[in-house]
Amino acid sequence: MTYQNYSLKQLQQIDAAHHLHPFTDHKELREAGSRIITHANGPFIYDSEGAELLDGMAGLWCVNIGYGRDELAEAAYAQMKELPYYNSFFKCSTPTPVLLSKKLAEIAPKNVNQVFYGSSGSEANDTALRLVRHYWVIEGKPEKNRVISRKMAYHGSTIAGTSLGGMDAMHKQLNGAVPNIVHVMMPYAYELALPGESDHDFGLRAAKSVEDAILEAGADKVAAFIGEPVMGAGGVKIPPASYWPEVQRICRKYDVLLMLDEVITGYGRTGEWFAAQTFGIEPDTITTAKALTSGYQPLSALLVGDRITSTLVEKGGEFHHGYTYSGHPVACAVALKNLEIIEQEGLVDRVRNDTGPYFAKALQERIAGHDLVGEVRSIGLMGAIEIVKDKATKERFLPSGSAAVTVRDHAIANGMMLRATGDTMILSPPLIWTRDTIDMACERIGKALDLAQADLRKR
Ligand code: PXG
Repeated sequence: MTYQNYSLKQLQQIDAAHHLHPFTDHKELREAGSRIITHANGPFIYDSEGAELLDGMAGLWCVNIGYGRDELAEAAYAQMKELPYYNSFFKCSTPTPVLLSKKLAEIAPKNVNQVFYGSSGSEANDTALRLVRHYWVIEGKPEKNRVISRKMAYHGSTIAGTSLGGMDAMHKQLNGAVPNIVHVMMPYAYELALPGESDHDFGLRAAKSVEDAILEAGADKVAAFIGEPVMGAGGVKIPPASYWPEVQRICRKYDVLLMLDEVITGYGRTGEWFAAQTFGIEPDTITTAKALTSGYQPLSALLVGDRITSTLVEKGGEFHHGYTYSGHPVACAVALKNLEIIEQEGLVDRVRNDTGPYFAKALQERIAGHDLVGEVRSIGLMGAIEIVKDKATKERFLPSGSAAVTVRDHAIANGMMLRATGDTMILSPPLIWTRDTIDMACERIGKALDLAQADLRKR
């Protein structure tokens, strides 16, 4: 029986009875009923009631080539018929992860040439954490096992992902984090820059917090620093240009590995294949997932730099780590086709030279001036809108987070899907957006802001 035989109400009831959703207050969802998305095409998603929504989030930061790409379905179908599964353990391989690894080495920063596969960003970060700690053990420095991360970071939802991340609400529910992970300040100038402090100076100060944490622990105790090049789930926090080169300089100075989490920023979002290239840095690991397959299949790739792999290969022996689905042939076939499409359609260049700059200008000219908006910022096709009560003082509406939810709800009612995190609206659209799609989004967001303003000022 297909879902079309069920009414929305029935689907919602069954959903409530049997389906535990991620990051959800289950009681609240049972009362409200879930929104059921049934199909999608290009930049649009459709719910079971036929409502069309422009998807400002590319699913969940992943559908970079948009929906309804037959080529990916055909790649999966062909691979499933030929070889649906075989593992990469016990000296075996299958063709598609081999070819995908070659492709990833071509597009990654030049010091990064090897790939370890998983099925999710969280898994890839688990791998990354195990790998860097293992690296220092092989190098004869087992005490170098501390990892520095940042407050509000998101690195996934497994125990290692949550521990690496800096979300308080998640840590509170951990009841025992992975030890030896510390969190320093985030490079978020809008709230954390001092009065009169330039962006450049703020970036250096935020990087200095990494150095302070290294010195506090002792460099001989610190394995690595991990960060999202642009914090995603934490609110599209774009660091000043001075930040990443300085963090890299500090890591090199103290012989600390540099781990980038590009689960969101990878595969074109910032106008280069990887944000490492946008910011001009050469990390030792790059965690990627999501847009690697444009979300059409679950797949993650931990890209590993030469420094780590040469030690691992030459001195490591067996690394006791791997997943049933490491290098899944179908997921890798879909990833190969996805990267081919991104390349053929020139989507990365388009973000860098056309839609990215147009998106930035559109947000500045059409959204930033709104009374509810404290700041807009963007990089490539990734943007944020800060919702405030008072533009000048940056005062927020209370209770905190409620205003952005009001904006979001009006946006959805007006055909625009976007996300609210804290008091920040987030946009991360498919890279197939054109100038026209950006215009459409701005118009819908502008309307949502007007409607929200009427509600919020009444309160
Ligand atoms: N790292 C980063 C930077 C992420 O954004 C993960 C790791 C974990 O990936 P998996 O595939 O295990 O989910 C993510 C995931 C949100 C939201 O609300 C963001 C993510 C996941 C779920 C919700 O913005 N990012």
